[in-house]
Amino acid sequence: KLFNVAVVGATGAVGEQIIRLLAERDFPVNELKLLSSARSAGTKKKFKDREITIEEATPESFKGIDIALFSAGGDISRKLVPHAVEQGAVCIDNTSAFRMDPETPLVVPEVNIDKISEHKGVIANPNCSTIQMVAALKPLYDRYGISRIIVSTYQAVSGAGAKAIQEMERQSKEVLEGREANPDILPVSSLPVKHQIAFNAIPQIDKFTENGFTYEEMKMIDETKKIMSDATLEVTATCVRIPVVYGHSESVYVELKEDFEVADVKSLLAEAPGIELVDSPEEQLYPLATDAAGKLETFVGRVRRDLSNPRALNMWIVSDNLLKGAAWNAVQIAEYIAIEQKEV
Ligand code: 11C
Repeated sequence: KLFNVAVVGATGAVGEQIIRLLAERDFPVNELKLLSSARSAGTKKKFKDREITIEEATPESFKGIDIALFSAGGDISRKLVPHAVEQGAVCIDNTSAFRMDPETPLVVPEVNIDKISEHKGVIANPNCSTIQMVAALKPLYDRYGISRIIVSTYQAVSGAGAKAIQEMERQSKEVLEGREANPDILPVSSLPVKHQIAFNAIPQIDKFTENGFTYEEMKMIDETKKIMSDATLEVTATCVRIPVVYGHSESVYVELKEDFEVADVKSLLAEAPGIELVDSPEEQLYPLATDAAGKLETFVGRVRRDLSNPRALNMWIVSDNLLKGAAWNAVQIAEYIAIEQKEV
């Protein structure tokens, strides 16, 4: 069976990766509809040997569409997803609009692909920093149980969009040339106060909520519990933006419910789907954002028993935030939908 597919946000950083992956993975596409804001409509994009004209996304865009991948921001998803569902499309939404909606499955295929069959038209793709963490922790959760997670992130500027990458590059030049760095976008473009990202670490991703945590941190806390289907899981997060272009890194402390051997944990991770263990301190081998960029896997290393709690582990988890953290997780879900519909 071939599918009519729509990509909403086709000119964005994630949308472009979705289109590339659909082609590379040879996804069974019949019609591919590329949708964007009115501003980019009319421009053309290549998909395999086809040249496709980008159209403006409107409520009427989804007639005959089987699968719609949304990556154009929460407001667009809130506005257009209901229309797409009404017109019969299964929507894979990469924004935070529906993630915590109890009716909407929040899916990382390595963790809870069984949930896709429960969808009522929408499947949500989690936040990038959450996806790579739960993908790496799932094998440990299944084998030993997990009671507590303490995570600190080191997140790439590409998570804040293409303009944030340009801002980091421009500021780096400004600082190296002895000029003042001019912050314009980060940490949050819609807030009045800006901070220098070049040669810096900013402990704010997204706006602050009333409890002192940022929305990014609350996403890691709430989404992790939902994806793992475990409301008792204790999670705390500190999310930090650093001057890296692609690839989020995470320092994760995790308390297990049962005793473990570090060697067994490493074997489990080495065999886990979508995970690559890179952990050889004697050779100074550990995951690096520069190595993870452009790859589909989640990389795990620095796996070691905690010194204060023998039931706890420390590890370092890295993945490309635009791929497993966004486009690849969404295309993976689309592949499972395609398999499911083929079997119907
Ligand atoms: C960042 N994690 O790195 C964010 C980007 O909810 O999908 C993705 C935001 C989201 O800034």
